[in-house]
Amino acid sequence: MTNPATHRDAARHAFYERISTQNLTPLWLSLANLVTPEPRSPCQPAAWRFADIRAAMMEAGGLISAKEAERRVLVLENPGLRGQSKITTDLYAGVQLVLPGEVAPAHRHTQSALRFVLEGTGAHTTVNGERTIMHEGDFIITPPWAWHDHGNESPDPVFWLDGLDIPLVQFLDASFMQHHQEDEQPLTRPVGDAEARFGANLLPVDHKGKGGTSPVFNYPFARTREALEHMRKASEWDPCHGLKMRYTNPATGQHAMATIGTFVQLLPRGFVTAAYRATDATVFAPIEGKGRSIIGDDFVVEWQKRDIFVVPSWKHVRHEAEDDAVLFSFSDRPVQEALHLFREDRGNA
Ligand code: GTQ
Repeated sequence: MTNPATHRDAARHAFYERISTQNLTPLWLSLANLVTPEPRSPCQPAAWRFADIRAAMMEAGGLISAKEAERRVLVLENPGLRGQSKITTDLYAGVQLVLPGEVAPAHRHTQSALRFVLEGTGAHTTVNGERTIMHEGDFIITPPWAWHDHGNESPDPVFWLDGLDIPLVQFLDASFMQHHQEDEQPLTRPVGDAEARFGANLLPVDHKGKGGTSPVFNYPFARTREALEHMRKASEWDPCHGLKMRYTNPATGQHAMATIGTFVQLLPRGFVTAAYRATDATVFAPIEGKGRSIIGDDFVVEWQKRDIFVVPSWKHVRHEAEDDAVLFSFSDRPVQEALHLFREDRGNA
């Protein structure tokens, strides 16, 4: 006599095998992994020291030119997502190097890109016919489907952090890209045109804010830093964030980019933040000062200027600033807000 339970299991197993040939599968075996009580991500806390990335990039600089590579970038792969060019589940990050005299040739794609300048002054990127000069700490946007090429006429190498929505666009199967016929696109506007037109609390009288991407494509660090310095005098510190601002599209007040939220925060020397968690996995890039962040229960990052680290969805993070510190960060928050999925937990703070 076979045990009734064994008989039942065998019948179920045979059923699963049979329906599998029809591309059918039972939900009851996977429901608990699909619909979880809280976010459960393969994305892990992770950190990279700029000194290590820089050394590897200089080696890459001797192995391949920006022109041959098209983009000479080392991708920051989340250790829980290896082989997928992802720093979080839906965002990509890399560090790009342009050596003196090089050009990274013009192309365009439906993915949105941000550049956060880590080291070097005087390189440039051209976006839709307008060139902007890159300085350390500048946040620069390449909107979707905008022609862009990068160059470096300065005597020093330039390094920046690239943040793109590559995995999100891949998930949506919405990738298109084209190469320009010239390495460098023609310049059709003077340097500084977008900042004058859209970045001076003015808008062209008939400008329609269509949403999407900010018409300001360079948010210079000098202005950002000055704003933070002014605000600290009022000393309204958020227990979870210190003094944290978001970059905005001046025509709409919304996030500067449609798919990527971008932020900058000041943590004064000695400030310790209260534990905070949110559903938007976030990439942090300190640009001034040093300190440490504790992610989840026990992942401790000792960071300084130009290092990069990741806080996964719904993992607690606490920051401690040893010196006055400025942190740039980015996440998929605009997407989650648009879909009414964004949640945060400030503890009691
Ligand atoms: O500079 O256009 O890191 O197209 C990845 C893809 C940078 C760029 C990246 C890109 C670029």
